[in-house]
Amino acid sequence: MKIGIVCYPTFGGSGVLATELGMALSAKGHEVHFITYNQPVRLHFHPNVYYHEVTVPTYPLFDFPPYETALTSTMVNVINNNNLDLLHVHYAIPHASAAYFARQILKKAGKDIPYITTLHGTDITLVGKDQTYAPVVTFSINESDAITAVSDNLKEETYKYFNIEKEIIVIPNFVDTDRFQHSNKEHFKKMLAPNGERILAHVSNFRKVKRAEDVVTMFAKVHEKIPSKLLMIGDGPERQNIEEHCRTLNICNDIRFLGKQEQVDEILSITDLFVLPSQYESFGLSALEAMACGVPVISTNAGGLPEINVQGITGYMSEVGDTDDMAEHAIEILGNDKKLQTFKENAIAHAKTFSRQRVIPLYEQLYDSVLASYKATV
Ligand code: GMT
Repeated sequence: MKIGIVCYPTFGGSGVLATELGMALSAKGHEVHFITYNQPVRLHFHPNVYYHEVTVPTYPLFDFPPYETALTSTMVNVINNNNLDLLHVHYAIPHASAAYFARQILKKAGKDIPYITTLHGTDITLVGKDQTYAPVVTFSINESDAITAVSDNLKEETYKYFNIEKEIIVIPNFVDTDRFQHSNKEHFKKMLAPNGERILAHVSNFRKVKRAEDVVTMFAKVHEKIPSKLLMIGDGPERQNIEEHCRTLNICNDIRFLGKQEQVDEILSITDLFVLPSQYESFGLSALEAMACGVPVISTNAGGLPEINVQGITGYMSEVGDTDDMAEHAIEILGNDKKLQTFKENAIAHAKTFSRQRVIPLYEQLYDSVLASYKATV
């Protein structure tokens, strides 16, 4: 099959998932064409993978260069030049409406191609439902030949906020367990925790919805009882405030801000506990990747997190903002070697239920059924 994938090429979960999906499909023999404004961060060379950059020419008249127009035109050109079978767009805004428009342009020229939209989270729960975007988002989701959501919770949220007339199919996010697994990085651990301190980690884009300041607050409480270090991975708008919070709590010496990291699996391999105190998380791919590396998770119970973090088994969940509860659970896990080991093993076992091998066939089946019904109707 020849598949076009449209996504954000950044460290965000939707782009990461789309890139991992494209690479997994290419390894199974499909020809995959990424259409993005930058090379996706996790994209590696593979003979079946093609990358088409969307460039947006500037012009003095444009206060806002028309990215969606450039994206649509690139989609049309890539589909025509490479004879693609279908388009799979990740994150509704503006990818679903661009896909709809591209499909209409191609139809006029006698070529019909279906598009599938995968909803990831903030495209629905935060940005998409804003009235500035909602009519276009609703329309272009409804026009999709298939709609998928990454969790049951996101499916429910989508039906709650948008007038969706079609079935939303849940295909959960997956993790590449060949890459995301525990590897021995003791030398690295010794550098960051020379006295055998426990290591806690948080990975995010430091947006408000992540509540990364709660990581620092709960860490300060854990740190009082257990010798420990905190690794903050990623970057984003809240980072300065969070660093300031570390200074206020006088705990900077035991917190390292590592910035955006490509080799996150290596860092997770030296981590004892992953902390994700988000206000909302449609799924929490970063937590799943941590679990696959044998790291238990302290998270909130928001959104789709209960679908991946099993209370008292792979970690614990607390109410949003309840840093006392988070710290209590963290101390319980980190304060007992045997318990920590059990949680680590449970995390690995549960992450395997979201393995690439289990989830990719669900997308392939969907592609087959969309193409079959599309051919039957055109
Ligand atoms: O979490 C983010 O800020 C990034 C965002 C994205 O769209 O790139 O992530 C969303 O999609 C991920 C992949 O499906 C999910 O694992 C995240 O939970 C989801 N984020 C939110 O819902 C806040």
